[in-house]
Amino acid sequence: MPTRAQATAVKERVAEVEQRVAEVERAVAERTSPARGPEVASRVGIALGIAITICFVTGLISHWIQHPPGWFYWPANPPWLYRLTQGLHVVSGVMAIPLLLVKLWSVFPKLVERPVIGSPLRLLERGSIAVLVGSIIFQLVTGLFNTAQFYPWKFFFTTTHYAMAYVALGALAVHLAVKLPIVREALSRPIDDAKSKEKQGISRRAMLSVAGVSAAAAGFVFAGQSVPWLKNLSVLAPRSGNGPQGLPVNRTAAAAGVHDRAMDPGYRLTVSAGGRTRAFSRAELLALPQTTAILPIACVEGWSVSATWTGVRLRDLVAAVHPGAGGDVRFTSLEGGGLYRVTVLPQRHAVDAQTLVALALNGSTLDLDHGYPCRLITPTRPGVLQTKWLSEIEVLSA
Ligand SMILES: Nc1nc2c(c(=O)[nH]1)N[C@H]1C(S)=C(S)[C@@H](COP(=O)(O)O)O[C@H]1N2
Ligand SMILES: [Mo]
Repeated sequence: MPTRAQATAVKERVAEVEQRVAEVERAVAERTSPARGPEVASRVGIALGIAITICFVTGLISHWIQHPPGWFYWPANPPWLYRLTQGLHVVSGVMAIPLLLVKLWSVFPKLVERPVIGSPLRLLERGSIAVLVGSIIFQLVTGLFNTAQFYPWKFFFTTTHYAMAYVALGALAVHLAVKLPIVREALSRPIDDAKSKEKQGISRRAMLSVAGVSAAAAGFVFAGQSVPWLKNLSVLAPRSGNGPQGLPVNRTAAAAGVHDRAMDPGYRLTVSAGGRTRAFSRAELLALPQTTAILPIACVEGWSVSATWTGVRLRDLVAAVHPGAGGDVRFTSLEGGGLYRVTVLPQRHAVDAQTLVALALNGSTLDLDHGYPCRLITPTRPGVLQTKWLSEIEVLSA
């Protein structure tokens, strides 16, 4: 049995320790940067929310063009439209990365607060934040890897990136709804209050500048992939190298294994429409009226480049086989397999005057890596659908 004196000594000791803990906590709080807190978190959070929303919407557009639901309408004009939406997708995604880092930094003390789990309500809150942060990091990292054409997950990227986008946006909506009162309150206060000035560490204003400048710099670097006059400035923008004829190449003829079939003198492009079929040699295609159009190739990975394409209008080619035939058009490549061997072009794009079966690029014969003997080139469609090394064109009955 402990004596009364022993019990008193223990109590005194406990009180001492408690006082010491309180002192340390106060010191830590003083030394915690004033930028760690709702004032910075909510402002950076709003910028992050805007970037993520732009990224989500433009990503959905890209997905719908490639897997169109029945109701989906995507215009054939202006030709640069997809270049703009996909450029925004990549730039907003890249800008979100530094914003997310600053945001996580600003709430970090909260993230590691104890108890880690606690009440069911707290469990729910923590769980939703884990889903939010996890899904957004997943989206930004896989997207960034994709812009670098680094696909350690080749077959799952698009579907996973698409599915996870809903998870991220859903978690973001829940998070915003839950935090709205805190956000409102934090925004109503001036950034620098008297109390914040007493604290040590980076100021709130400085941290907001860090977030803004780093997001702008990141966006700038990647915008160079799509905005021509920025290209020379943005040294870091990943590109598919500079391919022949001043255009990047994602998949070369060698990689696609089409060299022999493409160079075969017996090559014919088969065109079928309204029950008739005709085979065209390259010389026969060149003998048809030629049209030139300046159109961009805008790759889903973010890079885009404008070029001068010359060839036969698709609608003229179809009319040469069967005048008046209309409908969606299916294109098949000489490529033996792969994800991009076949594409279906909606009628709206098929009849556009700028949709070409291209035979020349920037004034000279189409390079083998760009799709020789001929390729599809059509406005407002992702690069991935601009099928190279065409072997067959079929007008599907409307
Ligand atoms: N047959 C075939 N066509 C294809 C591809 C492919 O892999 N196979 N890649 C596409 C992609 S992803 C892009 S961005 C463009 C690039 O065209 P370029 O190599 O002429 O720049 O071609 C598209 N056409
Ligand atoms: Mo692409």
